[in-house]
Amino acid sequence: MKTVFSPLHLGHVDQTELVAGAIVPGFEKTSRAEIIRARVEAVGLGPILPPQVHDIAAAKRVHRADYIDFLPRVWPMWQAAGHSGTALPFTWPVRGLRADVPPLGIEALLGYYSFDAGAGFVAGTFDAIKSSLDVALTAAALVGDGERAAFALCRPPGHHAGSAFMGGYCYINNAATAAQWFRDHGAARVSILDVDYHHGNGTQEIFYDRADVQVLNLHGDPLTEYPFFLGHADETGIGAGAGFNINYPMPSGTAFDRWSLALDDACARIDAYSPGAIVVSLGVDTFEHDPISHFKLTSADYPRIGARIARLGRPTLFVMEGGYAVDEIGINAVGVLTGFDDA
Ligand code: FKS
Ligand code: ZN
Repeated sequence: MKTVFSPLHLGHVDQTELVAGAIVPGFEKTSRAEIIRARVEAVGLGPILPPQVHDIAAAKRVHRADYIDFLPRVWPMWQAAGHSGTALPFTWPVRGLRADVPPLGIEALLGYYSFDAGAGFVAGTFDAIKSSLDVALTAAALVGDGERAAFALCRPPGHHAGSAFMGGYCYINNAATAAQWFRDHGAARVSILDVDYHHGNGTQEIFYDRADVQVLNLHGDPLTEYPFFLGHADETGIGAGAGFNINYPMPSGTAFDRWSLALDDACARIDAYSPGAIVVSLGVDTFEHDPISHFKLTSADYPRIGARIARLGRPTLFVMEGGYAVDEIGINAVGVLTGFDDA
């Protein structure tokens, strides 16, 4: 399987986040992607290709144009306001406030376009966001050109980013943009299978009223797990999209025996939907030793995930999302891919 990777992710570095009332170094760090890339090389998964630069207009197929246009302006505006460090919001337009009038200043705009304080900007963040999008679209095009599968080694991740908001380490929804790319290049239907520990709230929001993109999410129960405010089992889609959003919330402590039953059910739903392409939002924060998550998958389980997805027998794009047990992130993420290739 071919991998697409860009070193421009390295510019998104030393950003901070808010955890338990303290500003701390971000869990979403550069070493994550570097270790996965090294593992791809070590096991000889296949060639590692640089991305082709795409028009950012592709992202506007799933995101609001004003949101995408805001992203390159964040760091210059933050600097012009006399700030340094990490650009982060502190006020959000929740219930009872106006979410329909964009404010003027950078602090307020960050809140307007965010759902949490988990998507900070430093000087190189926008170039990393754009490179991550380019990685996803380049890998999608490989699959579109006939590869059985491809691996988009995206960083930063994307599945929490919605049509007009960032959050949870995510800015542009790489998986959603790639799914739309498949739709725009001949696939009548696309399935997005999100196996990251955290519910892909952004992906769900983007496609919630659509029947042409089926979204399936396996994740920690939002009653106790981030992102808390979406991902319940009764969220099944709306309007034309009714029945095409499928959530599998699972409790803390879930191990592969139970998790794989949800995966089997999701795969049966994908089979019935008969998509022209599958986009896998690949997070490995389901790992038993992940520092911020609470499932109990082992390294031996990841190849079995890949093998199960391979049995679907459809063109498949893997898009990297989360995973914070950095020492094992390469073994686990690439384990899914070798499991797919070997099936
Ligand atoms: C630590 C709290 C951390 C934020 C979790 C974000 C998860 C991001 C992710 C992605 F795939 F997007 F990277 N809260 N105590 O893993 O879903
Ligand atoms: Zn996650």
